[in-house]
Amino acid sequence: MQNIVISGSGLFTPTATISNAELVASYNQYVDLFNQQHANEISAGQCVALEYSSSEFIEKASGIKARHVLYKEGILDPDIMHPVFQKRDENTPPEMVEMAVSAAREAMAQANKTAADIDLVICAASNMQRPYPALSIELQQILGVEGYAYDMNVACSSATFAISNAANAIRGGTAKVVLVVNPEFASPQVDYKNRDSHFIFGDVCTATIIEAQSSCTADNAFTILGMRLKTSFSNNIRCDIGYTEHCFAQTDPKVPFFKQQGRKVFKELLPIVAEVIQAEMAALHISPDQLKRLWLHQANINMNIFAAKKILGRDPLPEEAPLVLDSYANTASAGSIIAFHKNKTGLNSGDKAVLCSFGAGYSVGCLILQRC
Ligand code: CO8
Repeated sequence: MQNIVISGSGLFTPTATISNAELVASYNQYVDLFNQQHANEISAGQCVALEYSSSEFIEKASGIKARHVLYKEGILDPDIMHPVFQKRDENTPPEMVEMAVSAAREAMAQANKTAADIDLVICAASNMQRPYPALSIELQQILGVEGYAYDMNVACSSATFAISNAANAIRGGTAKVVLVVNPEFASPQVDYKNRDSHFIFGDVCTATIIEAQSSCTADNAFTILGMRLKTSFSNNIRCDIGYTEHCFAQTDPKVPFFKQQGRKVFKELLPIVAEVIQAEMAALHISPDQLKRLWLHQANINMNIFAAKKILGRDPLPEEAPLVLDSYANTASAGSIIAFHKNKTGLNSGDKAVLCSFGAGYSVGCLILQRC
């Protein structure tokens, strides 16, 4: 079986940021307005008064200190509480494609690849701005790539599942060099009026180049030693927006938003994550002391420390399981790739590492990598 490598990675980070303090200040203004407007119902026991959010809670419970967003305007306005932006016409690429162009170009440059080398483009993300034509085909056209492209969605595991698809396409002979992009434009799906989830997500895009080791000329490439994917159905992380929504007699204003039972996710998903990573390590006869890095999904600092401890059998050093949550927040499928992109130097040839995502579905995607 031919060796497949990740030969380049790229990252697009929106310039606008929102700190916890800014987010909490606007949420708490919204709470004051809501409670004033509903004062009579609240005192009559017909409506529950909203409670303040807190920066201390957010940082302690999640590890998040700030997030990047494409459109800050509107999110912090207590009368709006969502990003405000214009719908683009058919001749203008949507935000997700625009972000992907930038991340893709960085990944291609790192991998020493031009558009002429690439023959498959996969856009893998938790949401698509439209169902069709595929965003990846528009990206393919902008980059000038021949061959084919498709979109896919496995929520937070979209990137690792797509890299696995890419490796399989190369082994199967349907592609030679694959570009995977993960544009996560999460902010429109965040309910900024919900204290439990208003702080969780940020916008970003990552990209990777996957190819056969025989064609790789990049300096810092990683061989994919093993891949293990797992899904197990759960309603605990959901979004219900779909193309049939307008047919229903009653529309629920909460439908477009991300919702979750965070505690249940934490409790149920972590054992699956540990099981998947350990099973792949066992299949490859890799012991914990051989792992030099864990590039884990970035949803919650406590989850990452727990998972790393379970895999390594001891507390991880910060550089062993790098976190980007503090400045990026949860960026769905892009999170583990950001951790990889920003922390993939300093390994020696032969060093082994884990790249693992996990999230809605439930879904877990684990890649065992080795520095070339
Ligand atoms: N400020 C102050 N207090 C708060 C706040 C807040 N902002 N939010 C909640 N509280 C309160 C709660 O009401 C609760 O109060 P009480 O004890 O009186 O009931 C108390 O604080 C504790 O609340 P929780 O039990 O909810 O707190 P946790 O310690 O569990 O932390 C987390 C909450 C951070 C959400 C945590 O449960 C978590 O991170 N869980 C893991 C979730 C996870 O990994 N989810 C994956 C989601 S990502 C994914 O799959 C991608 C989906 C697609 C993305 C689409 C883009 C939008």
